[in-house]
Amino acid sequence: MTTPPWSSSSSITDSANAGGLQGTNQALEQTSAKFGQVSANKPQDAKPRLMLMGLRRSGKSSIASVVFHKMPPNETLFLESTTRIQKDSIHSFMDFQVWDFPGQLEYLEPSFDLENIFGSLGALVWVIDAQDDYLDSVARLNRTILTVQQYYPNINIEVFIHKVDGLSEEYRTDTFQDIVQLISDELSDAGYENAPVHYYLTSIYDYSVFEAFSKVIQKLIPNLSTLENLINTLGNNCGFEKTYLFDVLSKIYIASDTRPVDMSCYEMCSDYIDVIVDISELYSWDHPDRKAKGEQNQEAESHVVLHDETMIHLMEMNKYLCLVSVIRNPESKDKKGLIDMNCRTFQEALNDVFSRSWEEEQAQGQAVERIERGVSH
Ligand SMILES: Nc1nc2c(ncn2[C@@H]2O[C@H](COP(=O)(O)OP(=O)(O)OP(=O)(O)O)[C@@H](O)[C@H]2O)c(=O)[nH]1
Ligand SMILES: [Mg+2]
Repeated sequence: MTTPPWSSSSSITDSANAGGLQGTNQALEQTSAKFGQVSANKPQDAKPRLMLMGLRRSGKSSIASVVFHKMPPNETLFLESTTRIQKDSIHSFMDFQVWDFPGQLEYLEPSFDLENIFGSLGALVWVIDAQDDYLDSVARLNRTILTVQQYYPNINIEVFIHKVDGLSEEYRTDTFQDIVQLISDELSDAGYENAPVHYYLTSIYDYSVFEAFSKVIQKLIPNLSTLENLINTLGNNCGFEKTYLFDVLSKIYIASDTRPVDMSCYEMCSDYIDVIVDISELYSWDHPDRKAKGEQNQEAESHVVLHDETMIHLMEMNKYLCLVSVIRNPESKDKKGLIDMNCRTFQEALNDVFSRSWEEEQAQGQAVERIERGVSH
């Protein structure tokens, strides 16, 4: 294994992280316009925004801290109530912002500039504390949806039914169904049928919040279906049981094969990234007495065979992304060389997909520039 330039201590908001996939940023701005209709006077560099909203103490800041700042879940007990909107810029395989709202903020008051808040939205994540009485939260969410959808009908609403770690399996399902029913009934009573609302059961004490955030982010990624097709082809050719393309720092997966979600596979893959990052941190610095024995790969590659013969295979794709696969088929495991070669081919295709969307965006940018120049003349 060679030494990857990853480091769990490197800041996810470090703006110096300018990798080869920068083109995705521009492509994503284009996508963001789809979600909220960005008005002509919006700044061109508006990044997709994920807005964490909900009542006080519902867990918004905890989610942002655990997912994007690696805060251990127990430490969220000491988080103070948020008093002003916390805007976090995430510079990773794509640039986006996470806005953490104070629960008590009255953003639906006429004095608030809704255009400013929802203008370049990527997703509205509404957090409901499932351990508390949720009727107030549901009523407020419905008011928000009805107000916002008048201006931004394509808005994506993601509801996190949160803190489910404290609920029994049965109570969890009942709560889920009750909340879904309450929201959809009230919206259809108000004449808003088939609202684009998606629901997730989440907790910061397990992987569910990462899984939910992965789904939310995936909706902002241009070419997601192309990525999924590529991963499916790779998985079929190599006999992979499940494959994830991870953002290393947040451990959100930005794409996977389209086989059913398997939480145990996700957990294994996610934990394996931690192992590799830890080992890299221990051994990646330039030791004066340590010399490379031969030529080294630029990207990290590693695999491990577990006690039940399951193999986990990891390959770094670029500065931000790595591909992690679970292999249970014994025949596949014997062909490690072929697996590596196929993953390298996938890596080339992946970088091609990202750079192509960048080129398209550049061409589009130039066209817009020409039109603007024409208009201003
Ligand atoms: N059991 C459990 N507790 C959680 C979970 N997520 C957050 N909490 C706890 O909920 C409390 C409130 O969390 P915050 O993240 O501060 O809530 P908030 O929504 O940001 O609150 P405001 O800033 O006041 O709007 C903290 O004590 C967290 O530890 C969870 O998944 N499960
Ligand atoms: Mg908060």
